[in-house]
Amino acid sequence: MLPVVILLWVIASLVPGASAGLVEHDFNVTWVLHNPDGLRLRPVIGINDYWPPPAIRVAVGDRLVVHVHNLLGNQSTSLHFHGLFLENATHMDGAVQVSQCAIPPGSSLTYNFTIHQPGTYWYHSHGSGQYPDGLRAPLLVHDPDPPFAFNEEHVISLSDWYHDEMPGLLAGFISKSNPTGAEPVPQSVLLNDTTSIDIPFKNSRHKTHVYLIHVVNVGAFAGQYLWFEGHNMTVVEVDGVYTQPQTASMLYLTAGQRYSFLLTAHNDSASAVGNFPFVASMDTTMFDTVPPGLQYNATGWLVYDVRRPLPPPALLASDAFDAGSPLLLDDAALVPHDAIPLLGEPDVAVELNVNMQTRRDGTNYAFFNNITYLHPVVPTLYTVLSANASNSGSSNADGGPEDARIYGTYTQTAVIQRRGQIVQLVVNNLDVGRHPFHLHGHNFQIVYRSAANAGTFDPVANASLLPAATATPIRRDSLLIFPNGFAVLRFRADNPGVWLFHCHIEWHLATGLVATFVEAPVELQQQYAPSSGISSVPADHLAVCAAAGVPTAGNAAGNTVDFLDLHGEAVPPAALPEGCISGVAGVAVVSLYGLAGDLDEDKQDRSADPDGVRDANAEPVLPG
Ligand SMILES: *[C@@H]1O[C@H](CO)[C@@H](O)[C@H](O)[C@H]1NC(C)=O
Ligand SMILES: *[C@@H]1O[C@H](CO)[C@@H](O)[C@H](O)[C@H]1NC(C)=O
Ligand SMILES: *[C@@H]1O[C@H](CO)[C@@H](O)[C@H](O)[C@H]1NC(C)=O
Ligand SMILES: *[C@@H]1O[C@H](CO)[C@@H](O)[C@H](O)[C@H]1NC(C)=O
Ligand SMILES: *[C@@H]1O[C@H](CO)[C@@H](O)[C@H](O)[C@H]1NC(C)=O
Ligand SMILES: *[C@@H]1O[C@H](CO)[C@@H](O)[C@H](O)[C@H]1NC(C)=O
Ligand SMILES: *[C@@H]1O[C@H](CO)[C@@H](O)[C@H](O)[C@H]1NC(C)=O
Ligand SMILES: *[C@@H]1O[C@H](CO)[C@@H](O)[C@H](O)[C@H]1NC(C)=O
Ligand SMILES: *[C@@H]1O[C@H](CO)[C@@H](O)[C@H](O)[C@H]1NC(C)=O
Ligand SMILES: *[C@@H]1O[C@H](CO)[C@@H](O)[C@H](O)[C@H]1NC(C)=O
Ligand SMILES: *[C@@H]1O[C@H](CO)[C@@H](O)[C@H](O)[C@H]1NC(C)=O
Ligand SMILES: [Cu+2]
Repeated sequence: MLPVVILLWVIASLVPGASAGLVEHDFNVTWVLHNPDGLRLRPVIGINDYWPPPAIRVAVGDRLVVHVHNLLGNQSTSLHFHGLFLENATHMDGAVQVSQCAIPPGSSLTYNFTIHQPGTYWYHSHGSGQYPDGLRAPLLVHDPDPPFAFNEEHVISLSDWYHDEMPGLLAGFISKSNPTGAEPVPQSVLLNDTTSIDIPFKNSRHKTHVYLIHVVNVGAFAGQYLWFEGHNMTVVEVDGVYTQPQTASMLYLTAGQRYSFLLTAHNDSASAVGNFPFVASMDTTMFDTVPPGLQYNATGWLVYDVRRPLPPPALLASDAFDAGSPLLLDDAALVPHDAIPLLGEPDVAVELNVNMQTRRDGTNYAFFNNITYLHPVVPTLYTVLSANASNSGSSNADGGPEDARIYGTYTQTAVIQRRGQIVQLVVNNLDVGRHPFHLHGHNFQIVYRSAANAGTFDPVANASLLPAATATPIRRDSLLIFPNGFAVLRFRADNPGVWLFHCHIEWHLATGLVATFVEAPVELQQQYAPSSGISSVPADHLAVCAAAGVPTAGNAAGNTVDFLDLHGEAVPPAALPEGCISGVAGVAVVSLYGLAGDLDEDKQDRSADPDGVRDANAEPVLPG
């Protein structure tokens, strides 16, 4: 299988003007024993009895088909293609209980979509906190005509690594014995899923060799610093967006982020040059405790001459890692190569306030606007597609696909009514930790990102911050927000679908730091109508739901008759202690020039309804 795939890709990328290709993979998802850090042999989740899972390589315009066969025997799975927009194919986004059902053991599901974006992406499981057990790998989209020149390319993944399996770690994390919500600290840092790698570097006095390096943080938790001795990086891509070339000495990648950069080889003789270390270093400020002896640095080498020694890296002063360190690239200051200007005044404003709280039962959860996300009974996409649109567009859209209430009390759903609306998303991090947020289906402009401890963003009092922002803000799909700081983001709702916005720390995803965007739901219904010929939910997607016993129609509670009746939806564990959280607030969608005003009022009214916490002892359905 694999050689054919590579051949197709090579042919597609060598023949000028070749028509878009097909890249097809058969992925048996299987348990494999592996010992990536040399310290602990453990079961990991691999593909076709091999770990790490293969990097997927496609070219712009290709169709990617991945047949996933879940042979784990004891866990469900899914694949999310992080950073890909999946236009006309939101059902291929892989988020469990959002755009599909989990694939139960013994079942298969095919992902099948075309790719129009060049650059560096990755794929990973998107359910049950599973990917840190191994089901994650880079995905590279080859561009036959990139806006920079190079001679060779390499991909490197960075990752934190745990010796224990996620189900047990999650149970310990979300337990009353861990009331502060201290995240499990990884045992190791991996460089390309091992402890060290050599990258052979050529040099010649007659020709300059330029290397394009793609790097992806496929980790669960820790941000990673990356630097090379003796070579500056020239950043040319961030999360699939080409940048104006920007020199950098050190990068920081949160879980989920990617960069591509050029490294220019020295051109004196190899023996004169020697070899150069490079270091990936986990951001230990994210750890509640740093266990003695934790090896949080991994070193690799640019090897010009195999006969010469591999020198150890020089130690950097600890202030090298400070947020304002001159060594560290500020990603918000990058400029997109396409110079797309700042989007205009928003049509819709969404504000999400982040905090962490200990609940009455002693467990610690994460909240947007005082709500912790819980999976709906029906995947949100299927709620959109089964809601009655007859009344849509009127002020009386009750229970229709544009009515945010049908998506549930705990899915944190913001409905963007129409294609083309400009959304301004303000995220206030009220927590003392760093959080990397990721948006599915889009990238967003970083209109403004504050430093740590800047407080919250007040759209009126702080309005003057925005015009001061760059006229051509960088776009990316995953962004670090500093402790007690905020970010103002904008995107155009040009991709009807159901798209999550969540923290990419797997611990925080599992404890509810998740919101849902339902984008242009009426158009989405039309797109998926059998007569449209544009999109359809394939039979195998519905079959995995049947196999898993998950309904595929109805509101968030599975009610197919009255979409406003949410009895039976998943509800959180016991309410918070007195004084912590009173009324449930939820996501407030302020439609500035749009239609949604009525819905917001309804939502506020219902929020005060004590019914929302009636089944306080029901088992929560955790996302992740
Ligand atoms: C996947 O597993 C099936 C059943 O064991 C086997 O027949 C098939 O060859 C495997 N496919 C790959 C690509 O390894
Ligand atoms: C890193 O691992 C990927 C497989 O995921 C492999 O294709 C690549 O060659 C490795 N990179 C280096 C520099 O060894
Ligand atoms: C599933 O099986 C694997 C491999 O035997 C084992 O390591 C793992 O603990 C099991 N997981 C669950 C949730 O049962
Ligand atoms: C999505 O479908 C519409 C309608 O067929 C088509 O015009 C558009 O080009 C499609 N978008 C992509 C990215 O394929
Ligand atoms: C993938 O989708 C295309 C377009 O809908 C379809 O023609 C093709 O048969 C599909 N391939 C598989 C393997 O499902
Ligand atoms: C060798 O490198 C130097 C310094 O980067 C550069 O000025 C010079 O043009 C290079 N020579 C060749 C032949 O590439
Ligand atoms: C890297 O950039 C810094 C700052 O511009 C410069 O001082 C240094 O000489 C450069 N290093 C190399 C190896 O080019
Ligand atoms: C990791 O590297 C940093 C930067 O050089 C250094 O300050 C730190 O002491 C190193 N830590 C370990 C455990 O090697
Ligand atoms: C949808 O709503 C319209 C208007 O209220 C109603 O006439 C129609 O019967 C409903 N359709 C379904 C399938 O519930
Ligand atoms: C936002 O406005 C408030 C009130 O004027 C002010 O205290 C705060 O410093 C401003 N924030 C920033 C980041 O400028
Ligand atoms: C969320 O709870 C905090 C107290 O924990 C409260 O101050 C705040 O007003 C609540 N927010 C909303 C939007 O209800
Ligand atoms: Cu987080």
